[in-house]
Amino acid sequence: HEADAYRTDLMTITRFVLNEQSRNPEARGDLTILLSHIVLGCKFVASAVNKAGLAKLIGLAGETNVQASEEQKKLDVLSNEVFVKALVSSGRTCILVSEEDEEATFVDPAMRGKYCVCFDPLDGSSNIDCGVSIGTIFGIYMIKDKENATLEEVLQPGKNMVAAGYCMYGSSCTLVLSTGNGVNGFTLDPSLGEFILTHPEIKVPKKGKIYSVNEGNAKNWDEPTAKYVEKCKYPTDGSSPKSLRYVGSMVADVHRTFLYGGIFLYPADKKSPNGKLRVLYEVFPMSYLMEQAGGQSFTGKGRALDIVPTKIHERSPIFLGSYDDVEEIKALYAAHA
Ligand code: AHM
Ligand code: MG
Repeated sequence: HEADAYRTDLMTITRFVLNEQSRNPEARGDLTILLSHIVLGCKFVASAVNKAGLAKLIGLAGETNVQASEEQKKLDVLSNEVFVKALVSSGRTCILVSEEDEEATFVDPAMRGKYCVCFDPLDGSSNIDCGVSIGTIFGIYMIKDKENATLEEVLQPGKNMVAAGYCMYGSSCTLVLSTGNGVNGFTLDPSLGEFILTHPEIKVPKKGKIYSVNEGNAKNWDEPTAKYVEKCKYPTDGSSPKSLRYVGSMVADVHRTFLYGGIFLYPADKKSPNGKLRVLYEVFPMSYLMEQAGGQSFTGKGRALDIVPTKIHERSPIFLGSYDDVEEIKALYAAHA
């Protein structure tokens, strides 16, 4: 038994993805290259987020004082620019859909590759200025025909995604990824500048003790959602009440759900009949990861990954988390229908 002060066999995210892809005889390393460009974007944002409070003093991008005339770019705008440039320059993308951009970006034909990436470069905007966890979310589709690519390529059900992930900028910086073969988590070692495998084969607990929802919207909820939350607080089956945790950053709330179990809800309400969260870059990637980790994701009507989006910024209600907890809410909606 050796108690080494240093671990010497580091599984970096690039090494991990290369290993995974090499099991597929047809893989040519394109997904590995694409992911390494996404990882670069995440590292940039991680570093910018850490300095966000200092931005007025030193500027987000550099260590020196910015020119007085040069207006500071907001963190979400800056993050979007970094991701778009990293994705285009990977030479592996064809269509990009970002929460920050009204229209999809069609990559110049000379730089095109076979993947489409839908992403929210910096989610949880209300938490930026107070230093609470925020994140990046992404989902990846493979394209059929890169020469004649149309928007249809990204208006596909989430179950057709080939990979999805998120990066959480929290008390540590964690990147959680699935390429369709389970879910793995990597933590950024700031001294190495590398994401190291720290959470192999994440499985969401079958049942949890936490529910996560913005209860301020309760007066506008529909009956099944209201009943479910009531049951969390006043269980009728002799079990203990659940705890409430709500950060207000989807990435943080879902990350906790992966590790501790429970359920995250952003339901429909009378004011927002489709909820708040966006299908392509919030609902789909998180649902893909949740199913890969053994949990479920439900819209109030059906499986979230079965949605066929009709526009790129479409929204959907979402209930996702531990298998048994989502079963309960499904039963309430089924009884209500
Ligand atoms: P944003 O894209 O403006 O950051 O909004 C998305 C965020 C999610 O991260 C989070 O789950 C949700 O909005 C919280 O919304 P609310 O403040 O309505 O509870
Ligand atoms: Mg968002």
